Amino acid sequence: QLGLQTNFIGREVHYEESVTSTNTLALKDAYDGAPEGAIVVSEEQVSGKGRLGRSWYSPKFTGIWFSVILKPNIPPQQAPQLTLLAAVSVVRGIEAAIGCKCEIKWPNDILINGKKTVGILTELQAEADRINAVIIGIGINVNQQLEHFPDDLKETATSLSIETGKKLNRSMVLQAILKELEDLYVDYLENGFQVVKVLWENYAVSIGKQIKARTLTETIEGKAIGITDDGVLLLEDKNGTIHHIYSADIEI
Ligand code: BT5
Repeated sequence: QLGLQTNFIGREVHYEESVTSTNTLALKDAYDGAPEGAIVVSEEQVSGKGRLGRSWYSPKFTGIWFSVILKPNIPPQQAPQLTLLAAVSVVRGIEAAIGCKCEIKWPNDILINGKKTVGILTELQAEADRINAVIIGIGINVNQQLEHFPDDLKETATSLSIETGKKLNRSMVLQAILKELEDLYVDYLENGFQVVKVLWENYAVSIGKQIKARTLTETIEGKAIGITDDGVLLLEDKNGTIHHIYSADIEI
């Protein structure tokens, strides 16, 4: 049971023991008329999705695997702003719930002590130039211990429990995140992206640093100097040319 402090986000909960992916289910729920703020939560995902066809490891009972259905009246090209808004909400929620400091790596990773703890995957349901729903999928490693991770993640991933040395209450963490998400989202709809942008840049580990951005077609090296109002990463190379990075993996 969620002791919620929110007005609409998480008021309708679709809970499952096991699903392919909460994002896939949320896309269907949105199509079937689920209200804004409805969430899909599952104890396990058997084919959790990352970006670009990658997978997200989501074992039973150890993490928080969930998707939020939003229905903002914004043009589709502004949807990346909601990924950044979600990342800020998660950082603040985790900090409020357990006092743990996180950093954001553009566009969607949340790290603790340099290791990935949270991934975010935003998917759109849009027709022509109108958004029907934005699905924000969030995966948080909570109670896994290092030995639970597959070998290929042992060096790069961590969980809230590993970092705090405690077993944590998942619903308390989820509630704190939903509260931050609702507050920021309401403010965003009323006042626009600026508040999120400033908060995001403060939590971002890459801003001001030399990084490598691997896009599908090339690798660009340079200094991350900020994000645009659409959530696009700005990278200045050694010649002073500024590149707009829409989608890439970042190496710091
Ligand atoms: C992401 O993709 O980080 C987005 C992950 C989104 C997961 C949530 S869970 C709820 C909702 N439903 C879904 O089906 N998805 C969303 P990307 O940046 O592409 O990173 C994927 C990469 O992270 C993988 O290729 C692995 O290297 C690594 N990875 C996979 N599982 C991980 C885990 N549990 N913890 C840390 N790293 C992981």
